[in-house]
Amino acid sequence: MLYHLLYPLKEYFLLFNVFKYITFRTIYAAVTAGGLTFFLGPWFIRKMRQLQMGQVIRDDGPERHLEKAGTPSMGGILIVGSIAVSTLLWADLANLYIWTSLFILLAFAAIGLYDDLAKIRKGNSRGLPGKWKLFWQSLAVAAALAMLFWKSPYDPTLNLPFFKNIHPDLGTLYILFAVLVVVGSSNAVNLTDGLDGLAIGPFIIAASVYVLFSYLTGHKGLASYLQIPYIPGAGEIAVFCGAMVGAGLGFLWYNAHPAEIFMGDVGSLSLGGALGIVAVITKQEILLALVGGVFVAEALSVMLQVGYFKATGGKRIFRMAPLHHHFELKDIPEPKVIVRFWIVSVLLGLLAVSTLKLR
Ligand code: 57M
Repeated sequence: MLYHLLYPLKEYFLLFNVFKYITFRTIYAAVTAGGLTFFLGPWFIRKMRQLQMGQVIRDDGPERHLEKAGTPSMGGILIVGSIAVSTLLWADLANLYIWTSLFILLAFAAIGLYDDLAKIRKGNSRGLPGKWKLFWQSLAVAAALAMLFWKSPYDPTLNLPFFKNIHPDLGTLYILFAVLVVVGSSNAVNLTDGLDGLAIGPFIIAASVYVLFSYLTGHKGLASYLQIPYIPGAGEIAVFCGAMVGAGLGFLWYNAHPAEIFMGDVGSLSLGGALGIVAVITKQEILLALVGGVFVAEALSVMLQVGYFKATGGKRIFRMAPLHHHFELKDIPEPKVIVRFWIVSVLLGLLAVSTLKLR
């Protein structure tokens, strides 16, 4: 909005020319979203306490979690609200990619919110049944893809990190693949969100990497120099990613161990979905598996554990899945598990950035 209101004023004050630059608007989108979550955080936490929106804790998990009972949840409302307000302020609102990303963020937040409220209403950890969650998520992604590909044809080829000359062509199956990327990313972040700061840390790092990739993808000269796809208009997604980084940092202030608030499904589903749609828009879908390697590892640990458990009639690979429970049950202190997962995320993020040159 500020872009539309203030950039034309450059005719009178040259200073307003600065609103043209994606880099400038990305930084201020991050600062705005960070400021919003940071300053509204204490009020929001109080409000959630008053409304008794506290977390219901499962009694079959690691014992340490029982003392977290009653921690206010649904911090995702604050994160998503801050991202949306900041993006609306700083992005070019004539850009279709911005609206598609906001749509996925808000649609997935609505699904998560319904789930969170159902859990609180029922007083247990069973919210919206899994298959319904998947159905609504897939429907939202299908709508987003229709928005994206209504007028312009989609590119069914994939870009592989480290291999610049290999571009598998999925044909029409690409649509199914794109749905899988967004829904899979959403659920993987959700599975990771089980220790203080465990999901938001790697999320901030992944969103930062996509700030860079979306900026480069929208820049004709840099994209051709780096031999990545050039997608006109995709650079604006950097502003959205910047808002995600800022809101994530502001939330981490309160979610850092010992957490004063959890993000809830309203946060984890929407943030994961948003990362997924950004990966689809920038044509860096496979890169997401590398950038979000921690999320992938958590999701894989669940698949392996459940598969093995069923196949062997009750035997386990990990002490408990998702993976973070395994380390907790090995008596590694929670902050140590969290920080180690962050370290792995930073390294994976750097590896992802290195693919710009190593190809
Ligand atoms: C949600 N949610 C946390 C909080 C957060 C298929 C199955 C493996 C699914 C999995 C599952 O349900 N995972 C998704 C994980 C919960 O956090 C809430 O949920 C939101 C995110 N959706 O924002 O609102 C708890 O996590 C802790 N937490 C923190 N700090 C945070 O910042 O400490 C969360 C955020 C919170 C809090 O304690 O209450 C969760 O873990 O419930 N299921 C499981 O994870 C279960 N695993 C399992 O059953 N494994 C089996 C195999 C055979 C399937 C096995 O390995 O034996 C375990 N989950 C729990 N207890 N809690 C089982 C035991």
